[in-house]
Amino acid sequence: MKKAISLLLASLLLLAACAGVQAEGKAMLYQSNFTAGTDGWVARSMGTAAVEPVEVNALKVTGRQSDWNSAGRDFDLIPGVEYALSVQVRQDDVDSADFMISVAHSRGGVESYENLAFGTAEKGKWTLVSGAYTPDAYDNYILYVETTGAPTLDFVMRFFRIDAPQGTAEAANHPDLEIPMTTTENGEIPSLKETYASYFDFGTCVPGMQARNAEAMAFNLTQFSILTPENELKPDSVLDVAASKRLAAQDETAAAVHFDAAKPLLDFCKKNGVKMHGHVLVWHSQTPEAFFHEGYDAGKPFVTREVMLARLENYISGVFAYMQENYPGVIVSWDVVNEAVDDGTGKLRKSNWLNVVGDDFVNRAFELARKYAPEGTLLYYNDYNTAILGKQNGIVKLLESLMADGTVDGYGFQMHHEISFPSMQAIEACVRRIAALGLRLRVSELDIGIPSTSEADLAKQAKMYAEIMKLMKSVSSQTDAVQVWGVTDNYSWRSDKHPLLFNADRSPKPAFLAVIRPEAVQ
Ligand code: 9MR
Repeated sequence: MKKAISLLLASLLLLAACAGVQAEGKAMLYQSNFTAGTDGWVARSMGTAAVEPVEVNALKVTGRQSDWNSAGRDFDLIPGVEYALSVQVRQDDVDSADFMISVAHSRGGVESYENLAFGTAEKGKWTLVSGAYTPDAYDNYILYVETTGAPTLDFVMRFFRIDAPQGTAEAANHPDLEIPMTTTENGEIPSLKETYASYFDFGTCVPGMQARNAEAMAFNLTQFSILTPENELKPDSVLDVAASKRLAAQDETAAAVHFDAAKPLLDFCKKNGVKMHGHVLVWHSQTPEAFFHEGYDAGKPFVTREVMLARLENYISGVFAYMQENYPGVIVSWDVVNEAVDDGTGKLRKSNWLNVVGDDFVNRAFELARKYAPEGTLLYYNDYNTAILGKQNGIVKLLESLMADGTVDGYGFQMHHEISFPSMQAIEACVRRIAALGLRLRVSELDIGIPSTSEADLAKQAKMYAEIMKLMKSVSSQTDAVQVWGVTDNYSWRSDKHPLLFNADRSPKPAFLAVIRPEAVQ
């Protein structure tokens, strides 16, 4: 398996390196992955230094006697083109050491040098060295990686990369353009969260049972930087109907909450410093019917608008108070309201909320969430089928009204897609339209269904994942997270459609590799 993954990954990388990567006006021209040896890099010294491939995808430089003793390679650079240069370096011997990418060029037989990119590597840490270079005209160019003030230090380098012509600064700012690896039971595979670290969080939902599975959670920790309880923060898990009923005998507005179902994941996130996205405070579904009725008795009449708003306030304030007391800082963002817009009409869908509170229930919920959420918590409206125009119009209208109130931070695109629907054009159009409102964005529940696990379907699925990731990278400055809705196909809410990135044994599917390197997918 490990070999198959490395081969797949290597071929994707090779593809990217050979063909060049076109994305948002910038292109990766070259990348050394050291998968097949030294990739043409040679030792530069008076004969003492040596280079050898080591570890996974890295090249070690030893036997150095001067700072310029290094690994170097010829490059066919074009004068006047602005290149972005970057490499990851690591040294394991001194507290910190300064590194540079330099160029040795010659004109008329005379060699001269420039230092182009800089970085300081603390002991044992992979460190990005990056910078830009617009060459003058020379006969040849050798790019090399050297130290400053550490002439005999051994070091290791990986992912030497050149980008051109536009977007060079942006490329250099994104160390994720290299592929960090992580060790799993299936061997070394790249890490989604590290690959996207400089763009946005990469997350998943976690079902309650999985949060109790140490092995599964150890894997999740290597791949994801933000987690969402799949069901355990929904009102039917959180509202304590029995306790609320007891309290309602004295006070109809009471709303008691408890977090027994969500605790394992909350504890995991708190312990491991992983962010959580809360899902969801107000929803027409998975909400006890009793919430809306007198005495918390579904057999009795609905409560009044005033009582319902007061219950909502007690519910929301109760949730935030508990989190603040027990898990401060863990939940960084919330879906305040989920799926309020009707598929057919684009108006608010029929629900107990609409019925009991009225057509401002979304606005009121956001107002209350804003009132009780700790400062800095991002408040999201979350919905599906955003790519379908009628619904999209309704969503935009709702968002505009929340923006006028000043209570919403962002929009969550669920993106439960099929390879056949919706089209990428429609998906791109809806993302751009909502991005243009100026809101924060997240892909909250990404999965892409396929009819079979044939090679052809898996490839189509991979391509759609790649297209979506490229799209979200293009709006990364507004985007907080991309989250898949589950880890392995077998635990997906629609496992019959094999919609996720990992097989049941957590081995990566082609879609995973496509998410890691979307630009390499043709
Ligand atoms: O994945 C969730 C599944 O386990 C539940 O049975 C289902 C119940 O409605 O909810 C699923 O999650 C939904 C999410 O909360 C909101 N958007 C649609 C998701 C998929 O149905």
